[in-house]
Amino acid sequence: MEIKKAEFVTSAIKPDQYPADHLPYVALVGKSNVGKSSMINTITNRNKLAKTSSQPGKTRLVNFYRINDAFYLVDLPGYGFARVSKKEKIKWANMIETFLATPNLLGIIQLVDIRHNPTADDITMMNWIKHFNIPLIVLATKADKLGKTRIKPQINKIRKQLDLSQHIPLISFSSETGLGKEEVLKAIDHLFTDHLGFEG
Ligand SMILES: Nc1nc2c(ncn2[C@@H]2O[C@H](COP(=O)(O)OP(=O)(O)O)[C@@H](O)[C@H]2O)c(=O)[nH]1
Ligand SMILES: [Mg+2]
Repeated sequence: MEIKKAEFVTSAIKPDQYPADHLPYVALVGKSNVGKSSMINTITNRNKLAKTSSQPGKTRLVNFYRINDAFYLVDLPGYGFARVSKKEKIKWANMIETFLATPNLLGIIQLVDIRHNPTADDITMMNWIKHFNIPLIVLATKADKLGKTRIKPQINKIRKQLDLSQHIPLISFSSETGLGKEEVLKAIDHLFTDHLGFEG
């Protein structure tokens, strides 16, 4: 796939605020600060399409970016930052659960940090995705921060720790260098071809 057009459409809290055109969703999940917004900018070749921050954000909004007038990349609020009240956590969980149940969700891209073992939150999130039977792509990001020889062993370790079966793509990625970009675009293509009956 080549991304020719990418535009921010809306931020939503509730499903009735989601875009009304019923295009499929490919959603991004991952802990806060792992690089979700950066990844959107990288694969769309747009520096400032999605707002990035070195401060773990508290954004509780679902951001919709329409790609090639064909589908939405959906930037979901991150998990795993400290100093969040129980009430906030419940709100987040309800919102994600509602989102995971939307019928036009074509697949999920989960981002983990290639330098670290997946967190308990990463594993909980993944089990949720598996439970809902949603096609999954995993990106091990910030690969530019690892020496080249350490990438492959770390990828193997992450695959084991997440207990990922071989058919689930696990792609080393970097928003800094563009590593893995073509592979991600191909994996998104596969979400569509694997679901030819998909009608939104
Ligand atoms: N070195 C490096 N830094 C990254 C990468 N991706 C994101 N970052 C940085 O990590 C911070 C958080 O990124 P952001 O995209 O806002 O994370 P989000 O909270 O998951 O949306 C920012 O300072 C980014 O510049 C990457 O691939 N490599
Ligand atoms: Mg973000």
